[in-house]
Amino acid sequence: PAAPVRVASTWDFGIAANQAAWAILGKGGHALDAVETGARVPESDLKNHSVGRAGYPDRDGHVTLDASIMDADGNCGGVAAIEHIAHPISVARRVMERTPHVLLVGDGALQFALEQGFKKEELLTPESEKAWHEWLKTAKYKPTINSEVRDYGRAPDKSMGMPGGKDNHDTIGMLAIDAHGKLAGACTTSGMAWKMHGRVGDSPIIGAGLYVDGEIGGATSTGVGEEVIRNAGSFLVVELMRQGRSPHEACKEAVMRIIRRRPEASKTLQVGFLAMNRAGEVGAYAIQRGFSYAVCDANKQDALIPAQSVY
Ligand code: SD4
Repeated sequence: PAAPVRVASTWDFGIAANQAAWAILGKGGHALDAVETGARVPESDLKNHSVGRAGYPDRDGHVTLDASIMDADGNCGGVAAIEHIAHPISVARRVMERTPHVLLVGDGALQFALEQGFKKEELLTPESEKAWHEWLKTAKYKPTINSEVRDYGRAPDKSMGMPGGKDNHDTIGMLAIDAHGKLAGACTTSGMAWKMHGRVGDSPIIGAGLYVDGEIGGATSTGVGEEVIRNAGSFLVVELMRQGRSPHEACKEAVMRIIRRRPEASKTLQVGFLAMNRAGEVGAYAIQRGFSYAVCDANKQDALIPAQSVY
């Protein structure tokens, strides 16, 4: 049987992103167009301080963005630590389609974006600047477990860096399968708030924050990127699916790998994986409570599912 047309995204802001993707998928459009269009939604959202415009800056006050995109045939592109461009996911796609390269960083990524006609903008909003000034008072760096505290069940701990609150979210990772049975994925983020200038997370790294293999499925991640890179997280999830695991089981095993490698550190940090296989089945797993993912298909347009977790 043909796989259902479906899109899945990390966190609750994935619902709105999925709807934008569905406008393309539902009409028989391509998964690659769908994930790019969907990822642009949180990139534009001024209430969202962890993706795109209005993202929280690094410790020096620069908003630096990471993004990647990949299709079923191994075509992929990314930008890392790019500044002043509101839609890094679209620059990542241009890197994939219009350069012989896979990853452009920093000034070079900006230069390429400007050559491609993207507009140079100030992405630091007054609200994010204010939060940065607050952080500077103590300047302690410890990533929060989930910047979205809604169902984490604990008051946000200010000493952990990022102020909590309903309007804060994390990286968006998105996976889709279209009417032609083709998979694609996208991932975009402003990275960890108050990171060192020049720090790059997992999101723009193919195999870490995103991986797609048209024969098997795709995976994407959110949380502390260092732990995901260390374990080639999204590649690992896809390889586990190749060995016969379901998306859920594969995400769980990748989470367990992270914990086994650094058991103490893992108790206080979050990593979540989301995966979709070639049959369109979706699964997810996280270290900590509070990770959720949104799924959209012809039957259900706005399902938000809490991921299972270890703790
Ligand atoms: C990073 N994985 O830059 C991203 C950030 C994130 O929840 O997902 N935060 O490490």
